[in-house]
Amino acid sequence: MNSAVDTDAAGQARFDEIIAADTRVEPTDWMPAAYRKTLVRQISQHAHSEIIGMQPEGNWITRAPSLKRKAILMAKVQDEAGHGLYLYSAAQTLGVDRDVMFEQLIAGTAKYSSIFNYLSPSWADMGSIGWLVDGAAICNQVPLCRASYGPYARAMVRICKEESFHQRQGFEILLALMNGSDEQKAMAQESVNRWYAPALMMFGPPDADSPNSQQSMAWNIKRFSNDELRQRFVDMLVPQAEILGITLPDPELAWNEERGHYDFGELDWGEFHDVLAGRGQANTVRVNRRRDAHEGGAWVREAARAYADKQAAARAEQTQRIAS
Ligand code: FAQ
Repeated sequence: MNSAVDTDAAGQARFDEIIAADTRVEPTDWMPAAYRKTLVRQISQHAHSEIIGMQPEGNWITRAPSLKRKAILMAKVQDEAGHGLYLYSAAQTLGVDRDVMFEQLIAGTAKYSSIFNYLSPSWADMGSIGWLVDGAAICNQVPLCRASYGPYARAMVRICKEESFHQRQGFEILLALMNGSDEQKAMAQESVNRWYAPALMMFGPPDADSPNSQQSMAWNIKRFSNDELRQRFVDMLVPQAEILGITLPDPELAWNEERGHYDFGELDWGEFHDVLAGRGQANTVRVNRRRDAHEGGAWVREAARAYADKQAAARAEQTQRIAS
């Protein structure tokens, strides 16, 4: 019998045991090719989202209304960069090269979250991004702390801690505006009107149109379906919106006693698919900006490589001197 087949059969049995026992798959464990591929897809898309996700907020760093707001915003954007780096590292443990992932992103062939293709023309958008976008990200990502792939789950634990701070700072920006002048209140409401539905779409297509969910749930990567998480998010938002005094822009939003959840209106999935197809407000701007940043940073990568080579040469010389 072919030993590769043997190993695959033993590996598959061990993998099945890990999944059934709900413990972690580690990089050195055998795993089915489709499981590896799904993880590379999801983790790289997630990493790209964090990196592209710096742009809508980066847009406001130079124009933040106070030094304190500027410092907080800079720290948040820096956190997103860090999240991207943990996630690229997690994807690398699956055998995919970081340069390949970067190339796919700047070539425009990689997916990243639809939400980052919306523009952020007002300061209140910094509040909406924190409250709604980070809020949706937390709802989606807390269950990923229990994802079956160890490096991804562990990266998510730290990311979620930071995202929950991000969500609160967004809420606080909106609260400050809602306690301000009529113009500030109107600015906050106008911003939430634009971000609410796109934030709900972050959870992905409805379950009936989600080709990956079933298998990802069977592998304990995803713990809840897209619709379950979207519902959880809406249920979480309504009382927070009441505290803010903000109206969520959905006339069908209503408590359903029987279900014990809020009902909400149908989302415009045509818009979602348009954004995914590259026809969002900012798809081209986002990818071009990332490409420029990548090319502009080439000298830093070259310098780091030259430094590493120099250090390695010095170490080799020292080893040779000790040996002779
Ligand atoms: N945008 O079968 P499903 C953040 C694609 S991080 C674009 O349901 P799946 C932090 C999907 O990839 C936000 N594409 O897919 C932050 C698939 O395409 P493919 C990112 C989407 O994977 C805050 C196809 O549609 N978070 O915000 C979207 O089972 C503030 C069919 O969909 C993550 O990535 C979408 N919204 O479920 C940063 C979390 N939804 O690959 C800066 C991890 C779906 O087959 C500022 N990811 N698609 O060609 C996940 O949990 C899952 O991948 C889902 C999608 C739930 C996003």
